[in-house]
Amino acid sequence: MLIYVVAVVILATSQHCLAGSCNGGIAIPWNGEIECICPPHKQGKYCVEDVPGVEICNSSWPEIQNACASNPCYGGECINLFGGNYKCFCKSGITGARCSEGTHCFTCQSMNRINTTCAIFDNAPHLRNLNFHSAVLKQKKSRADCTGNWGIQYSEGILWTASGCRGTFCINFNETVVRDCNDQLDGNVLITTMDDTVFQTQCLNGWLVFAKRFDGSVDFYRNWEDYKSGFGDVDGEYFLGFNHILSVLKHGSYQLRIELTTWPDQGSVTKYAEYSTLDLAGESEQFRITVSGYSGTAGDSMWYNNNMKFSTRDQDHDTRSSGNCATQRLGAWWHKSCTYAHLYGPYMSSSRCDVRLKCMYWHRWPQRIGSPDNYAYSFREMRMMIRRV
Ligand SMILES: [Ca+2]
Repeated sequence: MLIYVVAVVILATSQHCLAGSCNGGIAIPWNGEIECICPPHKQGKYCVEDVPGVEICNSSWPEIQNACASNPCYGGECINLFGGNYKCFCKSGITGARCSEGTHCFTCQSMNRINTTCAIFDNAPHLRNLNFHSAVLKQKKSRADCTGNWGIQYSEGILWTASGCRGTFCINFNETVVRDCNDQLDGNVLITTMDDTVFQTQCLNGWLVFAKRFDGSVDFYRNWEDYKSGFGDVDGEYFLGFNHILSVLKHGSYQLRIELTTWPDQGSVTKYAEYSTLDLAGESEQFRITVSGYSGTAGDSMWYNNNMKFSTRDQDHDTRSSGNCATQRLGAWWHKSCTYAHLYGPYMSSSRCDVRLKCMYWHRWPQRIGSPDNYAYSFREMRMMIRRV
């Protein structure tokens, strides 16, 4: 029997495989037909049946090709599998098919009164080519206050700490450069756009959230520069900034989704308005918005604002000759003369607008929920998001 196996192995390595005929196994011409040598986890004449309870295990199989030769596993251990495949066994705390996602922690300490720098990758050179997306101080080991008193220069592979700070620092990394949220389900991500703009934002079900309000903690009555560069915090309320939004939009065609949630007096329901195309012009055209292809449940309140430029309290680009809509309504927006949607208007602590038209309203909600009209109903939550199509 052993001799037979050895003979087959020699045959297998010396013959070219006939791909496809053995379901990943090795096909060998034999007595005018094809004999299949199945991988350890498959059986049957054409290797289509699973072998119960058997995992792929290289140690019982010849190395037809050395798939590990290219060192595909970063810091993990590579095992050759049948058929030119490999499997990575990752170090503790590292995951991913190529051990490319995880956390690398190291100690950096400044003993006396001088600042110090530490090499990030000294003990993990394989991580140099991965995408690092955040760094944290895991544990402080000295009385000196390290918090905020350290920084990282990733391109040079160093971390610096201020005098007296000793601590354990951790770097999170992965292999993928994230361009938008299309491949991300939920959570905060670091976006790196094709023009090398890097910023953090939040993803929700594959949508990139560029504006979010839910408690009024961030003031949205701001000037042009703030809307250009962004404000707030991705863990709270924020506006991502037109510069960031535009750098994402360069990646392709995007659709727009707006979600609105009522207060309990209207059942705390969430409805949405989607626009199948979104075009946002650059600053030279005052971030003019163009949308089309409405669908949804919240009503189309953007119809009136379509093709309008953005106005802020300090820049009037609306079509109203008498004054600035943004100051009259206390909110930046793509005002015409003025607007059916006002999601950057003043946040109310209840559904009732202190002053009609000066709150976070959406006029075309399918039911009348405000009194006397929907210009007097201020929503509890809103989100504005984009997704590549
Ligand atoms: Ca005006």
